[in-house]
Amino acid sequence: MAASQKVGELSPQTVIRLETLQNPENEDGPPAKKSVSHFKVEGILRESAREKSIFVQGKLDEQEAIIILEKTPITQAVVPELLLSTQVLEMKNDIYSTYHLQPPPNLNEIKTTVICPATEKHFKKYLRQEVFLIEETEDDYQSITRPYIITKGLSVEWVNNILEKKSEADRIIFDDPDPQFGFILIPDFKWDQKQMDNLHLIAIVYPPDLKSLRDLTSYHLPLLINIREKGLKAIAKRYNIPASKLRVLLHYQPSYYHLHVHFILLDYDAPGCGAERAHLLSDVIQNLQINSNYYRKHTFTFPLLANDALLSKFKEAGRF
Ligand code: GTA
Repeated sequence: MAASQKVGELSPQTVIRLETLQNPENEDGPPAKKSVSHFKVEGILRESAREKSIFVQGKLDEQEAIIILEKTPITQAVVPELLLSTQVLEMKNDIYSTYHLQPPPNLNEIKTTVICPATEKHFKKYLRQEVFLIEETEDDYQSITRPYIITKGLSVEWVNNILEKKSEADRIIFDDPDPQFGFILIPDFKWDQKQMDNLHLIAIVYPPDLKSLRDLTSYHLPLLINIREKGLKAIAKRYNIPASKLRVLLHYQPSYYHLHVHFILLDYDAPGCGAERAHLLSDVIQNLQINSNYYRKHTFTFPLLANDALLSKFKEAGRF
């Protein structure tokens, strides 16, 4: 399927671009592309008028699937063309009036993310639900969290595909191939790269044994400093955005347990930037400089969704 195609069933004027589609039958090759027009809607996991997005559950060629549809931000560059669109006056009152613009397809794109085959964990992750704060001591990590993420964590096959250049190789912004201190900098799949307003990249580390912030000691300082320096430099060079406009952070808990660092535009209020989940890379570096075992010993506070299996493990252990 071409990168862009018309999908009549969803909206006659919508141009849909497939981001990523994992294909378990083709593990060595690049992800296969299937047509989203075959998607059968079964239910809505979540919708947000504020974020102008909807998370849809259904079947794609008989496989469980999730499709995320998101309206993309309007940039200054497209405003003149947008205002030439067909317009329908909705109402006029004194100095106030509202219109419906009907823009041409190129100005009416919907960013579409497909997860197929989607697992139970994906459905739980995207379903709107209550959130609770958990406190995780060093002992809790060893006895509850670590066993859970080793056996039940979300697959990081997509990460391996990036590191092995089997997927998204043409999207790599920067590659430092050092096996100990190296990383790949790549656009996050939530960012369509069409506008800078929601710039979001991730640095994925080459060392395979680092699951999260919990595993870091002062031994990893050269890796972290390398990511900060070279990552910021690469973003400044490619996008002309200085370090002072970027939020560089790690999540705890992350969704995917292969260490990665987020680079997010400061002005963009991205999900996961709150104090309960985000740890600035600069703070992480300083904490490790002061105390090599800081993150091994630290009691982390983080949010978990009501139906997250990890929350059940904390309940079973009498820790929640
Ligand atoms: N380049 O194949 C991929 C890929 N995958 C599978 C995930 N990512 C990928 N990037 C590339 N290729 O930012 C990205 C994710 C995420 C990062 C992992 O890797 O987009 P994390 O482990 O710290 O976990 O980061 P995080 O931030 O929780 O992950 P995620 O998946 O973004 O979930 C956070 C919440 O964001 C979700 O629960 C959801 O509610 C919300 N969200 C809002 N909009 C979207 C959207 N369009 N797509 C996904 N999630 C969204």
